[in-house]
Amino acid sequence: MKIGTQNQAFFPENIREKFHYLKEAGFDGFEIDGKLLVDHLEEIKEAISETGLPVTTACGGYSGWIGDFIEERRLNGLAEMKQILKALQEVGGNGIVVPAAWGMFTYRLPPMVSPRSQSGDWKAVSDSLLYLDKAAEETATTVFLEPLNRYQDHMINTLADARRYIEENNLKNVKIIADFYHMNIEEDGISEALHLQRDLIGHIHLADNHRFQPGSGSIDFKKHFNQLKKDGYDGFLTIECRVRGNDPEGEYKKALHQLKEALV
Ligand code: LER
Ligand code: MN
Repeated sequence: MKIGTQNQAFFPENIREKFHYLKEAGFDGFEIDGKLLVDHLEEIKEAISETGLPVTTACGGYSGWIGDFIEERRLNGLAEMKQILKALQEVGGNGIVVPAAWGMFTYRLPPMVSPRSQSGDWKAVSDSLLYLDKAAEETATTVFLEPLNRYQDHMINTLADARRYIEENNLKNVKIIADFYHMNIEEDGISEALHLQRDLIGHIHLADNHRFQPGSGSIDFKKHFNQLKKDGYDGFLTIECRVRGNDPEGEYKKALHQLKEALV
């Protein structure tokens, strides 16, 4: 298993400098914002070939959700996701991370009544995934469907929810991304869920239980990594977290070091 990262405020802004910095810090890959990738494709290709640091995945960088309540926004989002998949193909990336929606609606806070029925949710998300499944096939990439916790999304909260979309729509190029932070809230057990859904897990996001840097909270990373190893997972573990402490850069490097130790 390899360790990747999303962007952080203390990384260099300049693209070439960013890639060099990440390589030197010991990361194995970069999960990039989809819009940054599309808008700076040539510069990113050069940075990859200079450093050998791959772009593994894209996350965000599009303007509508696959499960958007607003149809125009959903369709715009899909068109942008397709562009991102094409750009990922050009840089040899694995695929795009997509939740059903992020921060659009939750049943757990007022007004607690959704503007759309659950069958309407199912249809919007399924239609989008069928479209993206084809786009992923055409670009030899993968769509990583991400369950989020109940406060961030009302449609797909567990790995089992994601499996249902994939199986019932017979999707061949859609896999599950398992995010430890969301799983810690929604699953009965992280290792248990990773094991149950092992055939469909294609990507992983790491943060601790409170979403700060791994190692600063209560998640037992070594236990869950051992489970992933037993089940033959050999994809990326990508850090997606907030960072706290007086020295964020130092804390982040410490987290990377601890994760590498937990992998041994
Ligand atoms: C949002 O909480 C999240 O986990 C991101 O990966 C959304 O795609
Ligand atoms: Mn995530």
